[in-house]
Amino acid sequence: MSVKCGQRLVRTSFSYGQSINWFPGHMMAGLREMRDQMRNVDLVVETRDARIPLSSINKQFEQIVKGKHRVVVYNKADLAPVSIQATVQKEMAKRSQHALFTDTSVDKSVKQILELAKTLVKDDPVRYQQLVVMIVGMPNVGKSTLINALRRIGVRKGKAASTGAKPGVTRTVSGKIRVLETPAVYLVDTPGVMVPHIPDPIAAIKVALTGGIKDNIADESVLADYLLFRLNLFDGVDYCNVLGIEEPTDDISYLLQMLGKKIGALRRGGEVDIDKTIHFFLRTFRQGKFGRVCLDDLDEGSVEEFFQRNLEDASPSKNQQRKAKRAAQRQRTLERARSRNLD
Ligand SMILES: Nc1nc2c(ncn2[C@@H]2O[C@H](COP(=O)(O)OP(=O)(O)OP(=O)(O)O)[C@@H](O)[C@H]2O)c(=O)[nH]1
Ligand SMILES: [Mg+2]
Repeated sequence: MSVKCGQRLVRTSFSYGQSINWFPGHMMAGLREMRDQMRNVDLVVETRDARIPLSSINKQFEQIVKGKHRVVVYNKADLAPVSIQATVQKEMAKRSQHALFTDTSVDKSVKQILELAKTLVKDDPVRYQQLVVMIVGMPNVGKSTLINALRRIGVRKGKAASTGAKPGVTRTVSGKIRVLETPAVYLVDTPGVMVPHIPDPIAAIKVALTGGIKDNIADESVLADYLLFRLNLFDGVDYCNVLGIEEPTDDISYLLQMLGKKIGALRRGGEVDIDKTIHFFLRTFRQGKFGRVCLDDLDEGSVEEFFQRNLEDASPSKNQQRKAKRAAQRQRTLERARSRNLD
């Protein structure tokens, strides 16, 4: 189906039925270690991506954080519209979750976490001689960068956690990292953990688009097509101007041809290098060059439906566990085959 948008016809729906799964061994091990260490943790910072406030929820954490103080931090707030913040906070409050928005490059936003830690200690100084905070979340949402920012602000010290633009940088649970002297507050970094089996393929595309799934696990031409589909529907996003192309289109092959020529991504003989062009297109989005966007629908009905469908029962059923195990096995076989091909 398509609608007229100015002079153009654009798609109003996008269908994709294939599941995208990425659950390498270090995630399972990390999850186990987080569970083991939880008894020493006073506060859990559950970090999500502000561009996908729903799709970046991992229900596996529900089990782990039970009975702990928890704050939900929507990081990369600089990449999402400011207008979603009140809506998300209201929807999370309905579910008894306190939500903050952060941009790790803005001290004021990161300080909110330190303030929260200080309040916990102030309210119960006998119980909290020191505060241990564990940061958990999906891969690449900015957990380690957030720890470094807290440390920079709290104790004026340099980087203590490794960070990187690709998912899967942190692979084990860290030791305690000091981020405040008085009161003594320590942060524990953890590996990003994916949902073993994302039931909704479109949600998986969103996670991959925002950098949560290792490249080459998802079909990048599908990611590019979905991105174009969304860019055409966003009000006020002038992707032609950003990409330096002449006219909008809803045809990904046509866009890649135009873009490839524009950026000079050409093979010998002058043919457009499609892979290179796709990488450029995805990178442009991930760097926020198309402006602030939110890929999840946040009207009350959609949020309600999401929670009912995905989070009613936090513990995975036997069937889901079997599915996750099979998906992980398939993925491992695929990765082994891929690396053999690369050798
Ligand atoms: N735009 C923007 N980028 C951010 C922000 N915070 C972190 N990043 C970037 O996001 C990428 C991932 O950061 P990491 O801190 O390594 O993410 P992580 O959650 O620790 O990732 P894993 O260890 O793989 O789970 C890096 O390129 C950071 O520079 C933010 O607030 N805004
Ligand atoms: Mg990390």
